[in-house]
Amino acid sequence: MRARKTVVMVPTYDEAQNIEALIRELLALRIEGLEVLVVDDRSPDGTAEIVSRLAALESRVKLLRREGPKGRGLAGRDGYLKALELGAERVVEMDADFSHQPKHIPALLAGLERGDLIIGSRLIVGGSDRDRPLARRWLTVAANAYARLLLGLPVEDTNSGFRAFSRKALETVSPQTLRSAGPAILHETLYRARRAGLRLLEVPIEFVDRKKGESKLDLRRLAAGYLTVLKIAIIGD
Ligand SMILES: Nc1nc2c(ncn2[C@@H]2O[C@H](COP(=O)(O)OP(=O)(O)OP(=O)(O)O)[C@@H](O)[C@H]2O)c(=O)[nH]1
Ligand SMILES: [Mg+2]
Repeated sequence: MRARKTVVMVPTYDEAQNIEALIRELLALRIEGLEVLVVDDRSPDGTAEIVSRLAALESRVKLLRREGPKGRGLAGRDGYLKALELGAERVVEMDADFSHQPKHIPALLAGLERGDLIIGSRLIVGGSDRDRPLARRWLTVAANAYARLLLGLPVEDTNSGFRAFSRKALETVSPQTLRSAGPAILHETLYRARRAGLRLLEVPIEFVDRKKGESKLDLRRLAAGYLTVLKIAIIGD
């Protein structure tokens, strides 16, 4: 019998200092049918070249090089579509900067026995976010309250980009029609999943601050994200 395929999708922009170590940790997890899909937006620091070298040595590593406009949301949409095309039965998405630790993936996947979209959560009992400066943590709490209230999401950590989807859940959110160019894709998918009656479930994770490379979240992207959430709340998805 062929193993169920699990694709771990990692969007990257300038993650040359993290990506090889992350891929090695992911491949070392004992998860049946695991593949790693890196979705890169022409990172100037050579992230894609590192992944391409690894992919030539290891068939479980895949690289999607994006052309056209860049963005965490656009990369996420293309990554979801590619994961489905690869035949994934389960799709995990995570950041490349080790804020999302591979050791939590088994718990996310185990959650798929009980739910359709499993969220790695800093904000439920057992989860934590102790490593980042207080101001960043407050921002996360405020952004979460905003998205939760506006979109009526029954989820504490709506901003978490560490999640697992069943194939059915991912097909249900229709990735090809997702509209967010930036990180608000996280809210857009939750909103659609919720409206479609999918079971959303949170499992606790320990979130750690990035140690290498630079954050891409700046004020402009943050503001654009808030605006997108507002748009979804007003006009739907
Ligand atoms: N393909 C692609 N990936 C992106 C883009 N922007 C961010 N990413 C990736 O998305 C993930 C999250 O980005 P981060 O910069 O860590 O943002 P963040 O976690 O909200 O901010 P920090 O907590 O400061 O790290 C990382 O893996 C990034 O490399 C983009 O425009 N295109
Ligand atoms: Mg990060």
